[in-house]
Amino acid sequence: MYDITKWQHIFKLDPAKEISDDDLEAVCMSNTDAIMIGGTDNVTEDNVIHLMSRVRRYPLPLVLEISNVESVMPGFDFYFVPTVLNSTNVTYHNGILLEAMKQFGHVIDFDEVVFEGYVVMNEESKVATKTEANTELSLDDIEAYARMINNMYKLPVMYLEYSGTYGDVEEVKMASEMLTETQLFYGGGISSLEKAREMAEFADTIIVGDIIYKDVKKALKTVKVKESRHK
Ligand code: 1GP
Repeated sequence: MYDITKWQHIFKLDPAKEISDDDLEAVCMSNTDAIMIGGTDNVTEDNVIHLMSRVRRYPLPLVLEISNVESVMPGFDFYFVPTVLNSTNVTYHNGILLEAMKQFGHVIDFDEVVFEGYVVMNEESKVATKTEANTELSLDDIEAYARMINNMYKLPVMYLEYSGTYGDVEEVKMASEMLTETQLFYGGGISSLEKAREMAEFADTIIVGDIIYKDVKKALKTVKVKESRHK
């Protein structure tokens, strides 16, 4: 079985966006550790199943990061479930989860489920707007969230989500210093190997999304981060 704790690099594909067969093949055969399917808007059963069946031709782990109950389906290796800890709306803490448990709790294989403690950092991002996240966070706040996730909620993953913008290394460093058990995911604005390396210095796993759709060649270069890790 796959060991998520060893994953250093993940490509995140948005089911609402178009990707050519050639680009998809390049991404899937790039030596990335996994493909994650997930997005904020317009994630539907139709576009998720379509993308899943295309990615399934390739021999690497496939994750669905759940954004709504309607687009959840069998056939993935893992289901990553975000809980947005700096959301001001309980819906995004455990409200959607409650509905999901009521509908599907009896059929869920919890060995396939990974609970992600999200901290949304980019005020301008769709995810920040949708989840009504309080993104005005100091380093002390990040330290506290990291402790909360690692020592109290004891979640397997903390996801520092800068979606669409490149983050602040000091913030990522702060989170990483607090985490002794929890795996740190970093996502946002990685568009070069240099940026990938800079964040991988502190994050266990980096997530690369948007650049796949803007410049796939640049996206592919970020996978080389796996060869140059210090940790
Ligand atoms: C988005 O964290 C991921 O959920 C990746 O961010 O799209 O900015 O690469 P980018």
